[in-house]
Amino acid sequence: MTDSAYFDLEDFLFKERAEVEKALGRSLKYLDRYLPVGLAKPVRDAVMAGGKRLRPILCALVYRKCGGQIGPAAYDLGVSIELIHTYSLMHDDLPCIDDAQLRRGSLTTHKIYGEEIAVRAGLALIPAASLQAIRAIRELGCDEKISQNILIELNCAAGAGGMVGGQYLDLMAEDLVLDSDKLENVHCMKTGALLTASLVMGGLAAYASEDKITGLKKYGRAVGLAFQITDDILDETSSSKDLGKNPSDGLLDKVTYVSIYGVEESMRIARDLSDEAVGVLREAGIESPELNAIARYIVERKL
Ligand code: GRG
Repeated sequence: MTDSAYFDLEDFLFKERAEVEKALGRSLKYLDRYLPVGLAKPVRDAVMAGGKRLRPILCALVYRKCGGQIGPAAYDLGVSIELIHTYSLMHDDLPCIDDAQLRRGSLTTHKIYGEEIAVRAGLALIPAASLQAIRAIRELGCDEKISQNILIELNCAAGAGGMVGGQYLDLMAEDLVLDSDKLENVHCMKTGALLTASLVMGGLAAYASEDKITGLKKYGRAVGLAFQITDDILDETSSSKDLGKNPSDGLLDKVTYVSIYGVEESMRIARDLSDEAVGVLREAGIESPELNAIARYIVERKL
């Protein structure tokens, strides 16, 4: 099966999600050893609350596509990114940021356990993610240089030059009129950096060539941007009930692709980015039905 048009993405994602859930369970067993009782439950609830699990799925998929021998350790590596993603959602939902009540169809952590607990549960996940990556790297048998590069990738994507910096710029943008270039940069940092790290970490762990890593970065930039534009479109066009979360940006009157270009044009831009991502893979020699289908799914998703 070579054509993504005949690839059953739903079935693929379903099976991959099951592997990710198992890996998350393994990760929580470690966390339970040192998390105080009062934090263990909120952390577990948030980590196991579902979601698309796209980041760990991408990490394990790229690892396999770049020649890695797939097994539990590849998913364990992907879980390190999901732990960062989980903390970011938990903190993004806090009253001081988006003040959201709903996430993944359930009440947000601070709504159930209070703000004090949600702040600490989120913070506990940050070092836990690095420790998780270190365990996975050891399981995978990566050498020292690759191990360092994987940890650098994870921490840079999560930090000031990536997700946290992008979230800060996004916050600052509430009082500014952003042009589309600046908005693109915010999206690439806030959302794209972690998605790209998922791909790059999988590639690095499989000792992918520099050309392939460059291709993965370009694919990540395009799908990351398409992902956030689609998020903005869904915020505008779907209800909280359908999304399982509170649409936020529209309510805050923030500049988004939708507010600049409207829904139709934003959809066209997202589709073009998805095409661009597929083209990049072809050029880098890492085209695969799964990655092609995921690039399409990212702009066609309803959740
Ligand atoms: C400490 C102020 C402070 C910030 C911490 C909160 C934060 C850093 C960053 C926010 C980053 C963020 C929430 C970006 C949005 C990314 C995004 C589109 C998330 C939704 O991802 P999905 O759709 O979610 O993959 P699921 O639920 O499927 O996992």
